[in-house]
Amino acid sequence: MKPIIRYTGTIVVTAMVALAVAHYGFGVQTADAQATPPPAQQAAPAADGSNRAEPGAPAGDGSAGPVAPAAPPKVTIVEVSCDNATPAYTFTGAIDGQVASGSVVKFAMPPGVDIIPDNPTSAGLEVQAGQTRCLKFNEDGVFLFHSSTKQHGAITAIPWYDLLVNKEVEDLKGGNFWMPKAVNRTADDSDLMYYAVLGLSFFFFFAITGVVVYFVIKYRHRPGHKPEPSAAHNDALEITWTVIPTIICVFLFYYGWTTYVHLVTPPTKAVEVNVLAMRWNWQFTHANGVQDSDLHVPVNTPVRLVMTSTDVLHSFYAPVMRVKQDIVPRRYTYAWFFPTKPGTYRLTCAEYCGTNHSQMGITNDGRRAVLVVHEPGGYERYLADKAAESVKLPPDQLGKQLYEKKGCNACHTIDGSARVGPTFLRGFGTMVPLSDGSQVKMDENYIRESLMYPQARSRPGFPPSMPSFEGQLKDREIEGIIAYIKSLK
Ligand code: HEC
Ligand SMILES: [Cu+2]
Repeated sequence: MKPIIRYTGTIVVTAMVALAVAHYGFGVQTADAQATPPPAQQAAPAADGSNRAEPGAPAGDGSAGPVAPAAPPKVTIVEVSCDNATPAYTFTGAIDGQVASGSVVKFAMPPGVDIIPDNPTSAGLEVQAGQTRCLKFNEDGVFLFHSSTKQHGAITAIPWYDLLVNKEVEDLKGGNFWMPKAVNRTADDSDLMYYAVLGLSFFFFFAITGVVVYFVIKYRHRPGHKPEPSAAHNDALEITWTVIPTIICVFLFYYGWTTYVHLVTPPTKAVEVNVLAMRWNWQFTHANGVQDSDLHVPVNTPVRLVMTSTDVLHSFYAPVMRVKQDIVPRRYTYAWFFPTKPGTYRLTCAEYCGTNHSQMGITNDGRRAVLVVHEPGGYERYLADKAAESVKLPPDQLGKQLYEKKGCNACHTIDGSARVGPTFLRGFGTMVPLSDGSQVKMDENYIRESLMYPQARSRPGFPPSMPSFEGQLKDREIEGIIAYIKSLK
C-alpha cells in the first residue's frame, strides 16, 4: 500500500472508532427537557400593599392632593416583640447599616452605647445602653441617629431586592485562578472543555520543549562525533503519532460540538426576559411588565434572554454563567442559562460600544448593574413588589428613578455640568439655543419631543447621539421625567 493511503486509512478508521466510543461510551447529557418546570409566570402586580401598610403607621389616606402638603412625619418605625419576630439583622453598636424596609431589626446595645434619633423622621429609633429592642422599619428612608458617645450613624431602609442588588458580587468567592465560579448547570461541560484543552496544552508544551532541549544537548555537534543517518521510516512511531493525536482531536471535537449545541439551544420552557441594550445602560423587561436595569432571575429554572439593541453592538456577558452573546440592533439574539445558586453576580457589556463602554450599566452612586439569582419564590416576590412600587411612586420620584434606570445619567447630569448631552439642572422654562440659530423654550412639549424624536432639533456642541425612547416609555413615565426635570431647580 502507498504510504498516503496507509496514513489516510489509519486516520479515518481511528477517528470513526474514537467517535463511536465517545458517543456510546461517554455521551454527554444534553437536552434540558426534564428541567424543573418554570414557576407559573405570575402576572401579578397585585398592589395589595405587600407589607407596607402596617397597623402602626397612620394610613396614608390615598389622596395625595396636588397641594404641597406639610405632612406630619409618618411613624415608620414600630416596636415589635422580640419573642415572635425573627430579626433580619442584629445591630450591636452605633454603626451605619442598610436594612430591607418592612423587616424587623434587633438592637442589642452594649453598655455605654445608646442610640438617640437625630430628626423627627427617625422617631422611635431609641435604644438605651444595655437594652434590647426589636424595631420594624416600615418605610424606605434614611434614619439618622447619634449615640451618647457622639458617634453618628444612619440606618437606611430600602426595598429588600435593592439590598440584594447592593450586595458585593460574589463571582470570585469559590472561583480559582483561571475562572470565577460557575453558577450555570451547563457550565460544567464548557469548563471541562476549557480545562481539557488547557491541560493538553500544558502537557504537550512541556513534553515537546523537554524533548527538544534533550536532543539539542544529546546530539550537539562536537569534535569526533559523526551524525547518525536518518531512518527512512518507522511504522510503530508513525502509527503512534497518527493514532494518538487523532483520538485527542476527535474527543475535543465531540465534546466541543455537543456542549456548544447544548449551550446555544435554549429549552422551550423557560422564564423569558427581554433585554434591551443601549448606550450605556441595560433594560430588562419581565413577563409582567416590570422593567429594571439589573437582571433578576429565579434559581433552578432555565432562563432565556431575548436581546436587542437600540443603537450599536453590545454584548451580554455574565461570567458565572459562562454566557457571552452579542446584541445587535434591529434583530434578536438569544442566550440562556440555568442558575444553580442564589446570589449577586457580575454582569457586563463585552463589546466596545463607545466612550462609556466600560461604564455601561453604572448607576448614579457608582454601582454596576448586577445579575441577581433569587432564592426559590424570591423572583415572584420581586415581580409583584417591584410592580407595586412603581404604581405608587409620585411622578418626580418615578422620573428620578427612570433617569437612572433608563440610563439618561450616562449622557446627562443634574449638577449643571454638560456630559455627552446637556445638564437638566435649572433647564426647565429656559430658552434653549438650537444649531440653526433659533431658540426653543424647554417646556413639556420640548422634553417629550426630545425623548421621542431626539434628532428633530439639534443643539450646537452636542452630537446627535441620543437614542429615541419612542415606545419604551409609558405616558405616566414621560410625565414622571418631565416632573423630575421641573423639580431640578
Ligand atoms: C447616548 C446619550 C444620551 C442618552 C442615553 C440620553 N440622552 Fe438626552 N440628549 C443627548 C444629547 C446629545 C442631547 C442634545 C442634542 C439633541 O437634542 O439631540 C440630548 C437632549 C435631551 C433633551 C433636550 C434637552 C436640552 O437641553 O436641549 C432632553 C429633555 C433629554 N435629552 C432627555 C433625556 C432623557 C429623559 C433620557 C433618558 C430617558 C435621555 N435624554 C437619554 C444624549 C443622550
Ligand atoms: Cu455596551
